[in-house]
Amino acid sequence: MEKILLSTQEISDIKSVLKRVKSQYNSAEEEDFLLNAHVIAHELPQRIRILFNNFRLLEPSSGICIISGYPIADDKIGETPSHWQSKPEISPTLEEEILFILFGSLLGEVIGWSTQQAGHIVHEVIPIKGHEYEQLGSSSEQLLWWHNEDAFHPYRGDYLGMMCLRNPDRVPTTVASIKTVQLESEEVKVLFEPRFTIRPDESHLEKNKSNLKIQPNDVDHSWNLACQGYQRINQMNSKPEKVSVLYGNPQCPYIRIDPYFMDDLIDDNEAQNALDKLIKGIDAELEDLILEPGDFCFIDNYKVVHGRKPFKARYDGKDRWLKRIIITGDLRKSRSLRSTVTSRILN
Ligand SMILES: O=C(O)CCC(=O)C(=O)O
Ligand SMILES: [Fe+2]
Repeated sequence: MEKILLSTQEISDIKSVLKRVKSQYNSAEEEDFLLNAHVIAHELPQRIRILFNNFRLLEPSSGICIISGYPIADDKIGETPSHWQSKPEISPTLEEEILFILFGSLLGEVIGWSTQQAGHIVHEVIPIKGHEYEQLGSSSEQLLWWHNEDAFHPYRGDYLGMMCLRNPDRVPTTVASIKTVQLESEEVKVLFEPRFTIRPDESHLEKNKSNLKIQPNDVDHSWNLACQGYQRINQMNSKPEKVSVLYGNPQCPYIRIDPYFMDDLIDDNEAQNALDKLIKGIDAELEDLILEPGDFCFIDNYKVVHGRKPFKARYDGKDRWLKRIIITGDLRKSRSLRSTVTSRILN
């Protein structure tokens, strides 16, 4: 795992950048901020820029990089929200969200989905009352099965970022890298073939949409486009295309998998056996990763799967609280699903 513990000097340098940037924007999702984030990120300490540059270009086998030690003032960030819908006008975590996006911008461009968390780019990962046993990031009592983020979608992110604001019960995220899984070359060959289906996960389904964020001047968040998004998702759910589970270089493959949302291959024993072996191999390699307040964790979504262990939510305003962003290395590939060149929302 690539890890940096911020020094006092680095924290102070970061804070002075944030102080200026925070005064210019009311939200970390503002179009103008997202347009400039990559340039602003070059004001961050060099050690951080080198970390992300190497993570992006050298693709270390751990597939995880963590920047830790950023001070989170527990009294300043307010209570853990009870739902992602209830966003205040100006977030008490604006500063942290800006930093999170600046870090992410060193890996690529942040994106969001019209079908997920009402088209927000910075997602809340919090336990929600009533979701305890769902297969959602907002569940708690239920094991969140390991997965690649948005595995069902051809434009899924290259990276996933998780920023920890609170984790009082030290609930583990789970992670495993494909690199450590042993497979026979015949199994690799089968897994490289389009013989598998992955349906959209629950977080994209219409039943979980809640109230959409509607901004009259922003076509991206209009009902119309969101409805188109749900139509596409419904189609991907009822008629999923066959895809390969491994891709890239067979010596060192990338992975696309979400076992909970994959169908049994009743007519294809060979593919089912190869998939079972891969799932078993990943299960055996799965490790706990306990994120602590002030940790910014970035996961290579092409190489590492992640999930979360079950836990008991408190619902007392002090629950586990992560924020999540999705980052693409190639914004242009999703242009057909984005209404304008600067839009980051995929419909
Ligand atoms: O809560 C976690 O640690 C992981 C949640 C997750 O998989 C996600 O939000 O994508
Ligand atoms: Fe996830």
